[in-house]
Amino acid sequence: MPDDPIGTDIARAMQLAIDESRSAQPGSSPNPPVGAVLLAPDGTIVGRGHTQPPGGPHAEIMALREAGAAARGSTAVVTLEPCNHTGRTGPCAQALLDAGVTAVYHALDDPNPAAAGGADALRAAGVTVVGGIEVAAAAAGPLRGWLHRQRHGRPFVTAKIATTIDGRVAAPDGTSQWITGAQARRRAHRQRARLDAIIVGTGTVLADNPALTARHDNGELRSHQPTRVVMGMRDVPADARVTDGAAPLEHVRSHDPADVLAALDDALWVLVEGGPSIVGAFLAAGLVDEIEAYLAPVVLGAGVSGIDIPTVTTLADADRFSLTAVETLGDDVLLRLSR
Ligand code: AOF
Ligand code: ZN
Repeated sequence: MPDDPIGTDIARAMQLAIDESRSAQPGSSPNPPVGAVLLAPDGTIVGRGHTQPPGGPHAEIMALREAGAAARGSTAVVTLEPCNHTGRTGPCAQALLDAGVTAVYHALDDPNPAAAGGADALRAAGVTVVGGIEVAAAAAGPLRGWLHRQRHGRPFVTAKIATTIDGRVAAPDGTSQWITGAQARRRAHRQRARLDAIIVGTGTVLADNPALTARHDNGELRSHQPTRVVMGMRDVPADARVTDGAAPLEHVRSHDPADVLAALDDALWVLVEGGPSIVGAFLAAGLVDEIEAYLAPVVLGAGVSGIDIPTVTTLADADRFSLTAVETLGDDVLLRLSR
């Protein structure tokens, strides 16, 4: 709205708050990765902050610390309604009030009944409070997994497959590296550093011996590693790369995707990486929220298909998703599909 400089400033500041919150993911888990920005009356940014690991300060407190005395008379722009409870930390609503913040704009209301009520408390104390700012962007951003867990009691689940144009992940002799190119792999490693957990079957560990770590191009480990979760009844060999200690390892002796998700009670966002029967089991159980399908310009013509659901017999059994985005990664394309 060009004729509404305040509204435009607030919307822009909310985008900055969402960007800021990316640094909290996934370190804040199981708490929401929140971002906060403090604006001086002239619109300049005097503080930014994001949620610290559990037990550490919330986003607003980090922004207030950065602003110091400049917090007085400032406007707070936060991706989630400031909390009103003393949990592991004190109430952010009170901290904003004590610091002299005069207006609070937030995106989402806090759906956690234990922490909600900050907006009302601030209003009662005379602070201008407006919710619902850039709600769609905030809900689709780093808060997505936490909001999903609040509503559904389990993490947001992304299933990833990387296939040839005939939908295959391995040739008949089992060779599978590499189907997609360097850019697709780089994106996958960046994504791993944002995940709480990455799930594979014992079959994948035995056949491919993957490391499942998040690495930079030069092979160095990224600063965050997702928990490596191996599901299935067979033992994980003592010399498997997933046992190297570079990231936590959890072996869930079950074939039931629900058991695996129940074991990950702190996770907000998990990736199911294979193989075909594991991805198929999550799909058949209705436990996939999003598919990321990398498609390489490669024809195999024979071999293992990326997803296996043995119970499907007719087209009416097909699981239909809707296309949310298409990304080009070198010669590969990435289809992002949601429920
Ligand atoms: C905020 N700002 O940055 C976050 C909030 O255990 P605690 O005390 O850390 O509280 C966690 C709850 O607080 C969490 O479930 C959610 O409702 C809210 N998170 N609130 O004002 C933040 N991370
Ligand atoms: Zn708080």
